[in-house]
Amino acid sequence: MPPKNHPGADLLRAHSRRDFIRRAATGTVVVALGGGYYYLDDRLTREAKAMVRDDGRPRLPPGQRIITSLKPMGGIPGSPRPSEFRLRVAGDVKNPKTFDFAELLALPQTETTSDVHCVTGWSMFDARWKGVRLVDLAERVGVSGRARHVIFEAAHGYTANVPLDEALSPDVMLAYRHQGRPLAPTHGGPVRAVVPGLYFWKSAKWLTGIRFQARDEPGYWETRGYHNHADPWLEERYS
Ligand SMILES: Nc1nc2c(c(=O)[nH]1)N[C@H]1C(S)=C(S)[C@@H](COP(=O)(O)O)O[C@H]1N2
Ligand SMILES: [Mo]
Repeated sequence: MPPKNHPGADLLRAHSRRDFIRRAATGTVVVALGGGYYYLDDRLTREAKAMVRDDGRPRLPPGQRIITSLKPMGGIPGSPRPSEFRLRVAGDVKNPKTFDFAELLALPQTETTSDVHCVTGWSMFDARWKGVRLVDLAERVGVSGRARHVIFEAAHGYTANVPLDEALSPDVMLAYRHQGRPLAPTHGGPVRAVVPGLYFWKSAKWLTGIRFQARDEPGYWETRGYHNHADPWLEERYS
C-alpha cells in the first residue's frame, strides 16, 4: 500500500479517477490539482515509451507518464535568498567547509540535461540544470576512503540518503538554475540537489548541507514508508 502522506499522492489517485480527467481534442490529458493545471501528455508518453537509453534501459521508467514542466510538490521552504545560502559540507572529508553562494560559484560550473522521475507518476524529460557537480565538490573537500553514503540536508530537517557511488555520477548536481532561469523558490531555490538516477524525492530542495559518511542514514521519506534506494526502473517506490 502506498503511504498516504506524500504531498503528491493525489496525482496517483487522479490517474484512476475519471472525474478528475478531461481529454482535450489534442489527446492531452489535463489534470486539475490544487488550483493548478499540469499536463500529463498522452502523445509524449507514447513517444517516450518507444525510446531506449544508451545503457539499454527504456528512457521512461515503468508506471510513469510525461509531464512538460516540473510540478511543485511542496515541502517546507528555506530562505530563497542567495545571500543567506550556506552549504555545510562535513563528515568523512579531509577539508570540511561551509560554502556561501559566491564560493559555490567559484567551483567548476556545469550545465546538464537530464530526466526527472517523481514517485507520484510523472516524468519530465530534458530538464536543464546549471550548478556544481557533486563529484567536483567532493574532489574539492577530499572525501575519505571510509565514506559510503551521502546525506543531503535541507531546510527544516529534511534529509535524503544516496549511496556514494551513485551520488558521484556526473549527472548529480547542486543546481541553482533550471530551464535557463534562477531556480524558483518553489523548486528549492536558491540551490537544490538533482539526482536524476533516483526518484525525485532524493533531490533535496533548499539545500543546507552534505554529509559524507560510512553509515547509511534513511532520510525524511525513507523513514516514512518510501524505499531506501528509489531506483525508478526497479519501481523502488515503497518499502
Ligand atoms: N527540502 C525538501 N526537499 C524536497 C522535498 C521536501 O519536502 N523538502 N520533497 C521532495 C519530493 S517528495 C519531491 S517529489 C521533489 C519535488 O520537487 P519539485 O517541487 O521541484 O517538483 O522534491 C524533493 N525534495
Ligand atoms: Mo515526491
